[in-house]
Amino acid sequence: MSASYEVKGNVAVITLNNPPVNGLGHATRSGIFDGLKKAMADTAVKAVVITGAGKAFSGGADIKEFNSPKATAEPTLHTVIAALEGAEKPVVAAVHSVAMGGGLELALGCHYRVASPGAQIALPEVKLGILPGAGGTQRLPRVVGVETALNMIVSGTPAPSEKLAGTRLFDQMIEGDLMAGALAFAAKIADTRPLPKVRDIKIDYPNHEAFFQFARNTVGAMAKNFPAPKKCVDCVAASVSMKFEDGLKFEREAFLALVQTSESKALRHFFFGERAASKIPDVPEDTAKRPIKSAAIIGAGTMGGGIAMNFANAGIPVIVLEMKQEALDKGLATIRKNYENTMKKGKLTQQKFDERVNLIKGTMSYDDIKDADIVIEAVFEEMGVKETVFKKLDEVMKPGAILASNTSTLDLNKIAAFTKRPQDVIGTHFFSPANVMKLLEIVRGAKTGKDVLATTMALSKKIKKTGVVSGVCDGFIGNRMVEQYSRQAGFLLEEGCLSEQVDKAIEKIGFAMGPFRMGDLAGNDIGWAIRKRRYAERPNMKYSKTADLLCEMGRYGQKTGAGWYDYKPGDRKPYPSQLVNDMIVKHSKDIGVERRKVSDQEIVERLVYALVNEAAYLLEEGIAQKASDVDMVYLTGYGFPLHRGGPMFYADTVGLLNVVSAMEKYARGRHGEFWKPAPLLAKLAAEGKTFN
Ligand code: T1G
Repeated sequence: MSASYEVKGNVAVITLNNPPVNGLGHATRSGIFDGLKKAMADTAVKAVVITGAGKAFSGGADIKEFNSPKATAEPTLHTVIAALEGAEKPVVAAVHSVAMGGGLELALGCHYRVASPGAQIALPEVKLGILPGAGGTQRLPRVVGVETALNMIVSGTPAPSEKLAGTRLFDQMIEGDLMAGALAFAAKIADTRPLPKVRDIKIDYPNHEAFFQFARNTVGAMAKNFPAPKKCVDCVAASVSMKFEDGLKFEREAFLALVQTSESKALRHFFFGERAASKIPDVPEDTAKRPIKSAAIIGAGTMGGGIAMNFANAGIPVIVLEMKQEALDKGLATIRKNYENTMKKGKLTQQKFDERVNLIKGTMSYDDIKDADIVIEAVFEEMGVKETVFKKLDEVMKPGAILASNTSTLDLNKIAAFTKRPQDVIGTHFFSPANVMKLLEIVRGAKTGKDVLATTMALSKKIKKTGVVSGVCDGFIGNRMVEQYSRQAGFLLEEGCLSEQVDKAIEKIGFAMGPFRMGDLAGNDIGWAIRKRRYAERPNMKYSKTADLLCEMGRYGQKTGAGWYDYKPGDRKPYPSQLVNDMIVKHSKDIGVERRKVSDQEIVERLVYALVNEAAYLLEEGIAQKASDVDMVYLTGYGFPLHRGGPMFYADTVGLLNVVSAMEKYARGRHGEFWKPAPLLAKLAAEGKTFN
């Protein structure tokens, strides 16, 4: 049973025990319910304390049970909470560490609540595309007030228990031994009657219609792709305008509607996918990790500076090495400027600013970095430069230091071979801006040690990145897929689209930015350099020449004031360019392609299925470990819309058979050879299966 029962004196103690976070799965709910029945039947018991073992009071309902019969099997969470609230003996919740979602709702059903300071208190359901479904939207406003409750429920952000100490949520804060404090509290109130119930607290909130209308407008603007936040507002509004039971019913209906939505399924996929990405099949969780107490970065450019900030933000001292004083000074000044801008926005205190700036030092001497636990090179993307750097690192770095490369496409095994310690070499591919983008592709070389892999994965969590392991291939996971995405974008231009139509079509399904706006932002010359390499390496890989023609016109993007779009000085807004559109139309004529009307659906299918098909090859080749890893790469590094769950989740939602039949249609068009479904995709489709 995932809840234990014991009697201490004349107080029954029910302890949730369902590691790791005391999720309120069916077995745990049954344990609580049975324990309560025992306590009520035992005449020696005068009060009940309920608490959680381990590192949480409770992290809420067991999300893994959702959309399964267990989720609605009695005793449901509603039934358990009603039993707690209806008990004829006082029930005290002893809250510590984490009380979230259904865990907090359970505590709200108790007559009293005591808590340790520092506990994370939250109703984070909105982050899963749902809302508190066991009375949280009706009870929380009654104990912390409407506005605080609304903010907590719509944001899902945890508040520390001590911040809510002055409210009716907690009857007492307990320093030190929580259980001893809770038992003493229970003894004190054992005979107090009537038993206080949160549901009986009246809410008086004059002029609430105007307040909630304002809240709906604000939330609606923020969360246009997600239905849950607005429903949260409606439910909190119901706590004010409806009788308690009616409000509970309203909330239940809203919850049941949301839990079935594709947006919620996508968010739950993201929740588990992020965590699954940190598990490496052949690297046990208890693999010994090397301590990372200091870092060094080679290169103080945009990437090197951004990478250094990640370490400083995590409290790890970091030394940035440059070859020229001017470049070093410029790099350190840029880092300082970035922190100043964050502070100006009120997102960084002066104290944190000082701490972080002081954790970043500069040097031009390799001797100063030799004792760092990890060194990450972020120098020019050319194998000769990498060779020079890694030979030097191999010479100077202490034994056991991790030697990492930020390369975005080069062969990590070749880089490792420049050293005598290939087992210490790994790829840490950050995404620009490195201090902002969450994705970190952790590139595993053929000889990378398992402890180095485990250490780097743990480090990715420490610096708040989503670490995803990739094998070694040109472009790893993300860039190899985006190359096919870009190829299709170019072909679409030749066949009848203009850049604005392509961008708008893919942005309509939620992409942050279409391929051409993205090119103008990142710099069209980056893709140009890669294609030039491709033309030599893979002469039979066809590309549209439009992107090359654009670069030959010097139109690299925002950095040159013109790219696929025109830009006005100081204005990042893209304006369609007649010059570029004429170039595209002329090019179609030059290559003898008759332009045609292309539907938005075709644009979206060709761009997204290009990602999916290439990913299927990556999975077959073992470059990517699992489909959810590919989704994490695209959700955290390439602006794929979160409410669509990532390319593989999106393909599953569309249905792989439908994906394959669309591809068969495109296989009959230009450059159709690409559209031959990867064997894994064809197999899964034929078997009616999914990637995830
Ligand atoms: N259900 C199932 N598994 C969960 C879980 C949950 N609620 N919370 C965490 N896990 C797993 C997680 O997948 C991971 O598994 C392990 O626990 C450790 O998690 C009716 C319906 C609690 C702050 O949204 O925010 O209640 O990878 O790595 O960093 O209104 O987990 O080890 O196999 O995150 O210490 C609402 C979600 C549910 C809280 C702990 N509750 N969890 O953080 O550990 S819906 C939530 C978290 C609900 C009611 C509704 C965090 C944490 P594995 P972890 P952590």
